[in-house]
Amino acid sequence: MNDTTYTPPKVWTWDAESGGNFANINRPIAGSTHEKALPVGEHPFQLYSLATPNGVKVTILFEELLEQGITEAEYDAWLIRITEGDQFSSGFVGVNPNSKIPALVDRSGETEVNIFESGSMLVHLAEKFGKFLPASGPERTEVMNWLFWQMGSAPFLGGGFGHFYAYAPEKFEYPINRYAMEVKRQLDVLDRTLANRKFIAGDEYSIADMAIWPWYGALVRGVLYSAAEFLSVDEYKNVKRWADEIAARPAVKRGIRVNKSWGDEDTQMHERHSAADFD
Ligand SMILES: N[C@@H](CCC(=O)N[C@@H](CS)C(=O)NCC(=O)O)C(=O)O
Repeated sequence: MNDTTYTPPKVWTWDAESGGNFANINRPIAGSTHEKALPVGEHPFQLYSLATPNGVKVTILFEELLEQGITEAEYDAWLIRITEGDQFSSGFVGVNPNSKIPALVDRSGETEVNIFESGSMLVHLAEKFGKFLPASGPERTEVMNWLFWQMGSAPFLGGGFGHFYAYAPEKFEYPINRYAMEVKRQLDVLDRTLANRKFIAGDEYSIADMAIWPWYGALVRGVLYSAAEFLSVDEYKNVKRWADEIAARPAVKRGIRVNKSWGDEDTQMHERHSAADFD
């Protein structure tokens, strides 16, 4: 270990200049920074998001529902540029007090419903349309087990490993080592489970796959943090098989494009208001 040592002061204070990616948006207080209403389109669902792994979980589900001919799942997807602080507008905070994408408003009923946390959105939509989540019994519990597994595990991959390996302004052995070990353990959990199952919760594709794939599928397919070699992801053959199979689904191909504001121009789609936007 060669990390420089740091002695924490008695009381932590906010050093806004402390640097690093996202330093301009990170802050220790909640609430809005500016007054701005959110745009509203014509469809029953209004999604405010960005094509990060947490964002595409929900656009994949919307596209899967539409793929099945469920036109009631039509949605408008609006771009929230988190590096520019859009998540701190009064309108966004009104839907999600936690100021993180995705945020969803369900306007299909008499009363508008605000939904935050991607897992809550997946359950809300799956229950509403009776798809991708068994209504009861052990099969439903198993989907929930893996859905909640993702919610608890991915912060170690993103906020832990990804932050220190890819984003931190300086590389330190201790956190990279600690989180690489945990992420490899998580990949092994998935790999052992997928050795005996087609999908993560059993024989059926579910919202648990939609939640886990954008993080761990991207990792084993080499499109997250450029960490495939570092983490020897080829070891996880069952995860790779599952990840490639899901990547080939037409709805998934569409879902990952929605609210994408980086990369090649022809892969970007800042907003989505109808199926024609994909043409
Ligand atoms: N647990 C949340 C995580 C959401 C999240 O971390 N969103 C990130 C982008 S992937 C974000 O909006 N970050 C902006 C910020 O932290 O200010 C969920 O699953 O919805």
